[in-house]
Amino acid sequence: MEKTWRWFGPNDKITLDMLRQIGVEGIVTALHHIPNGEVWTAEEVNKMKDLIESHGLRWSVVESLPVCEAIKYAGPERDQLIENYKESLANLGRAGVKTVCYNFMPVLDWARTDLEYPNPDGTSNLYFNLAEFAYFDIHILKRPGAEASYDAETLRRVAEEVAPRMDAEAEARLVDTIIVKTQGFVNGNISEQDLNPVEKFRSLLDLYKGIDAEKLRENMAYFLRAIMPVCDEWDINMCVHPDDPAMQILGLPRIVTCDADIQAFLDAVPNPHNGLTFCAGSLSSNAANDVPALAKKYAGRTHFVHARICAPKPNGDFKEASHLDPRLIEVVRTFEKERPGVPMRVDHAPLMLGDEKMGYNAGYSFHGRMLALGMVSGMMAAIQHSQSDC
Ligand code: DNO
Repeated sequence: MEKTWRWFGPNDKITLDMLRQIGVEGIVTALHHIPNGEVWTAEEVNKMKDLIESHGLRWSVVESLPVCEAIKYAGPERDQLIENYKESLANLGRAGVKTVCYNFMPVLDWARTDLEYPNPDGTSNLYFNLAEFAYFDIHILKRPGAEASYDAETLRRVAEEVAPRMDAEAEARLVDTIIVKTQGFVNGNISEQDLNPVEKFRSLLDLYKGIDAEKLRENMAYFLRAIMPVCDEWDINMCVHPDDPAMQILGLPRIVTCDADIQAFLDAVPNPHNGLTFCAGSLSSNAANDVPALAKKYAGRTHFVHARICAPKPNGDFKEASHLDPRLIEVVRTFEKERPGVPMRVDHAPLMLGDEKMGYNAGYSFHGRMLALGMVSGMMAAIQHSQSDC
């Protein structure tokens, strides 16, 4: 696999020169300064490409070219937004940037309740506590009918374990984590400057009234069918990111969570340019998914790999597990053998050795990711070596 790294552009505290020193070959980035829905002009695309290349690296993957909510819920402006999307794709294709990651998750790009969950060794990780998330949904967001989305045991935990320790400060922290800190840097709907993020969030949820999974699937297929001719012309591989976590949340339809979902969107638009970002981490957040088996099944339609893995608990909580987890080794083995050149980046590594003081985007530490990249690079070398011995 090609060793890539998510870099957030010239304002990222981690520089391209630092990345060259740690074995990174390709850069994963986006034109974060362009608002969702606007065209990425050839000039802006080339500026970013030249900057990356001037540091001896290549722009391997776009993560993400955002799909606006109106495309997802089929608002009146969707056809114009799709035209803009096609223009951006063509400009990327002309510049030789041919792998484009996106997601089709309504409203929320990804969800965690704790960004610094302590590990016994002094490092910390991202964590998802289902009962805290349910508390946010029921008591802060006050979504009508929210209780019905949770089982009795989760509701018991909300009442007995979470509610008693929630005060105004803890609630504000939870809102900041779920709506702002995890979203601000990747989700163009939400900004760190929003004065009332909860209100903003409610109005985003309202956009999906009446949109169920079937409708969302139709809208995704509509979008993919419309852009495939441009992808064919420029040989661009689209790769949808699975829903994170890979389960239903906040009463929103979620359609990239499991084997059947993946098969459905691939079958809906059977074009090799319609593919998957194999985010082992997102898929493993749902204990029902056999992630190594999914990697084997979908290697041929995978255009980008996210190397991380979660440890789900029976109560629905999960934390990011070590990059040395045997399931991740199996995933790496599959892609190394079946898709040797596919871009891969490590993801959601721990905060360690001073990372916590640096203000990195949530999940995107330097030391933690560097260690994880070292681990995955070691696996890749071992796999390549044993292959050449056979
Ligand atoms: C979170 C990321 C996601 C991902 C997008 C892709 O850390 O994995 O934000 O980049 O969902 O569109």
